[in-house]
Amino acid sequence: MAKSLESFKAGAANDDIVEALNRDGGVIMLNLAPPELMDEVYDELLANTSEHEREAGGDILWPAGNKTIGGLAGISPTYVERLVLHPKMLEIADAILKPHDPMSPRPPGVDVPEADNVWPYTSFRRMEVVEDGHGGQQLRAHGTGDEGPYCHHYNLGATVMLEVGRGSKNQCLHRETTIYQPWVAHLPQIHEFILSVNWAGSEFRSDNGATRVVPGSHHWPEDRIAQPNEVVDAEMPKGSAVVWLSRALHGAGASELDEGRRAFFASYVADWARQEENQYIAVPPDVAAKLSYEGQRIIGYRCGPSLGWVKGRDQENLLRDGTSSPL
Ligand SMILES: O=C(O)CCC(=O)C(=O)O
Ligand SMILES: [Fe+2]
Repeated sequence: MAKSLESFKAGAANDDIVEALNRDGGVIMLNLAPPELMDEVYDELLANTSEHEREAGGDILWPAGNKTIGGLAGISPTYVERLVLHPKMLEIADAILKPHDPMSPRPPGVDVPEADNVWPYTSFRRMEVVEDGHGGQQLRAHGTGDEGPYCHHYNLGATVMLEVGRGSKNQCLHRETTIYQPWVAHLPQIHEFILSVNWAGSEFRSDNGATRVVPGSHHWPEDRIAQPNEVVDAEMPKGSAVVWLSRALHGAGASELDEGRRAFFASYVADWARQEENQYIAVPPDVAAKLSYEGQRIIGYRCGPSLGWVKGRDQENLLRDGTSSPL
C-alpha cells in the first residue's frame, strides 16, 4: 500500500506520470505554478464575490466550517488562463482522456490561435451509412478501442474553491464518477472520462485539510469501504497540484488549526458527458468573450461534429459565426 502519492516535478515525463496515475489513481505535481499566482487567483475570487457567495457548506460533500466558491471560470480569468490551461495539466488530461482533438501541444509559437489557424479538424462521426438493400439507408455507430479516442474533446467540468476551516469534518470520501453512475450502464468498465485536479492555493498538510486520496481504489469494487490506514494525505507546497482519476476515492481533509488549506479545484470531462457545473451560466458569452480563444473552448464554447452544435456558428469556437456546425 502506497504511503503517499508519487510526486513529480514539472519537467517529468508524461509516460511516468500516466503510469503512476494508472497504478495509484493519483499523483502530486510539485510547484507547477508560482505561489504568487495562487494569491492572484484568490484575490480575483474575493474581488468578484460577496460574503454571501462564500458561505460555508453544510452537507457531507461540503462540510460545515468550510468556505466554498463556485463558478471560478466566470470570476477569475487567471484561474482559467494559468491553472485550467496550464500546459502540463493539458498534457496529462490529453494522455488520460485521449481526445480526438488534443489540447496540447499548442502549435509552436501560437499561444492564442486565430480562427483560421487552429488545429485541423477531421471527421469524428464514427458512424457509417449502411444500405438496407431496398433503397433505404441506416446509420451504424462504431465504438473506439483502448487506444482511443475516448471523446472528441474535453471541457471544464466543475470548478470550486474550497477553503477548509477549523472544526470542519473530513469531506465524505467519494468518486467523481458517482454522479453519472446511476445512468451509465457498465460505468466501472468504460474508458476514463473525467480527470480531477486540485491546485494548492496554500500549503497542503495533514493537519490543515490536505486532500485525502485512497491509492489503488480506482480498481476496487464499488462496495469496498476504505479503512483509515488506506488513506493518504496529499501534502504539497503552495502552487503544486494533486491530480486524480475519477474512480479514485478522495475527499478534502479537516483542519486542526485556525487556518485551513485553500484549494482551487477543476475537473476535465469528456464532451459526451454533461459538465457537472453549468459553465454557460457560470461563464455567460459576454464574460467568456474576454477570455483567450483556448479559454473559451475549454469552458465548452465549442462542439464536435455531432454534440453541442449551434446552427450558424463555428464549431471550433461557438462564440464565432461560421458555417461549420451541422445542419
Ligand atoms: O478539496 C478537496 O480536497 C477535494 C474536493 C473534491 O473532491 C471535489 O470537489 O470533488
Ligand atoms: Fe471530488
